[in-house]
Amino acid sequence: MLAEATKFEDECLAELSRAADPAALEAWRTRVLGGSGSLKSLMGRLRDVPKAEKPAVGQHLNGVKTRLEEAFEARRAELASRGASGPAIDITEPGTPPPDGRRHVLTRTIDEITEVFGRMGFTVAEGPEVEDEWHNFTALNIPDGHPARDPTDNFYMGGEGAGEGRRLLRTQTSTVQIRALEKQRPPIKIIACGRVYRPDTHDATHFSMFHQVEGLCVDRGVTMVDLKSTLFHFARAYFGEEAEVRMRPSFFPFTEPSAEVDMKMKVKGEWKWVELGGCGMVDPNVLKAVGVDPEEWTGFAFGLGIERIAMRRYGISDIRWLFENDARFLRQF
Ligand code: 2U9
Repeated sequence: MLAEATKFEDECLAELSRAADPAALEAWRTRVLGGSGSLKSLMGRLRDVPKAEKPAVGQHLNGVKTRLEEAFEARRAELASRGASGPAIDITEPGTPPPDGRRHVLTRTIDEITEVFGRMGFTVAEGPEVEDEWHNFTALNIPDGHPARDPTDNFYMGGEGAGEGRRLLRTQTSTVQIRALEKQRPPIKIIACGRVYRPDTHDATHFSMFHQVEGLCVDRGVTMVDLKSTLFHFARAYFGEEAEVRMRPSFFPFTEPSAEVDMKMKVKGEWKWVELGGCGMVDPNVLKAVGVDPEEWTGFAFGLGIERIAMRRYGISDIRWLFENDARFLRQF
């Protein structure tokens, strides 16, 4: 019985040293020291020991009980001193790597489009999103009193503004093209991408902020043929070898002639005509506004809606999903 008691004590102490957290420690205490624990049942067997050996065995079993209780207290204090609510944390272990990020589907679309026009010799121009009336309207042949200037159609800032008029959030990236023409004499071949703002009511196809890519090419002898072939090669490079370009007569104050631009692109596996924007030959008044002689220089310009392209290309049916920052939506692209 003495040997059995010693073996029992050694096994319990070994298990105790493996109890790495309060839950495991409490389970050990219940299993060994509890009212119906293993120590209790061992001590209950004292009744079977011969009378003459009872005092020695009883004393030994009491010693085992005392040592197990002391060892339990010591282990509990040790875990408490570690402040460990659970297993000790090895702070030298490498952290869990953050999930890989990715570009927003619109950013990727802009980058892809920019890359295609870059291969055709267009350089990227940038400009401010807060503009003045001169760059956003006057220089683009949109005279005072034109309905496009209506406060219900624009985000005007407070105050009267200086010579260039009131300040507002730009309604198109053409302002960037104007600024480039002010800085650089023709020939010029640039694209401007970025946010534009219009106080539209939000619905599945309208949002008060959206993205445009606009192109401008001003040189000697530029014609509509150059415009159509530029858009054609963009469509082929971006939408694939069966892409087509179609122009429908239209009107914009800053181009003459003007046209709506449709491109044949694959939508859900089928090639379909999709209206993507507008284009035309830069109106002579616009060239004059920036001091370029329209008798010497001609140019073409186009504007494409980025959300329109991305939504058609990826089958996104609600423009608002692009701006709600829901990772479950964005990580699909
Ligand atoms: C200069 C002169 C002319 C840019 C152009 C369009 C036609 C056009 C829309 C397409 C979809 C805006 O995002 S959209 O709603 N744009 O239809 N834009 S021609 O014409 C210019 C630009 C700069 C100096």
